[in-house]
Amino acid sequence: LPIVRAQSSPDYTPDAQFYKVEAILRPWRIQQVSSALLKMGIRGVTVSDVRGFGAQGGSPERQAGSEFSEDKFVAKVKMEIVVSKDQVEAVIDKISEVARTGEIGDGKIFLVPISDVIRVRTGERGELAERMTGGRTDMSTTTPPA
Ligand code: AKG
Repeated sequence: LPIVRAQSSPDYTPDAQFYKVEAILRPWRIQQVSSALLKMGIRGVTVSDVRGFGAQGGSPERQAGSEFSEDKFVAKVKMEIVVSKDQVEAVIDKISEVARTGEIGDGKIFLVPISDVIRVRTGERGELAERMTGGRTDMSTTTPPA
């Protein structure tokens, strides 16, 4: 399905070296989305089962006047991926392309600037901590992974 862009956001505000792409998606689309991300060299994805509702109040055919209530929550999966700035648009495009059915309930993507990344095992910070062995950086360079 084609992606319709009413507005693009090329000027990131605020500017950051890393961003978290937080996508609220249909549970049955998660496998396809994560495979597609893996194929493009993205490593490091966190998923959570969540429940929520959007503008339609959790119902694709919301009756006029019906109230938002707990029973309108719909099961979704929240997928969180932290990537460097140069990967953000590609990740957003891929998720949108694979997750989109065109029907109400496809979900949303939030972009969150990240101040720093710390790898617990080594104490590495920033670029070194964000980079994953076997990931996109290794695929695009001839330098063997450290
Ligand atoms: C919403 O509450 O805005 C929805 O999109 C409901 C439809 C759904 O998520 O299945």
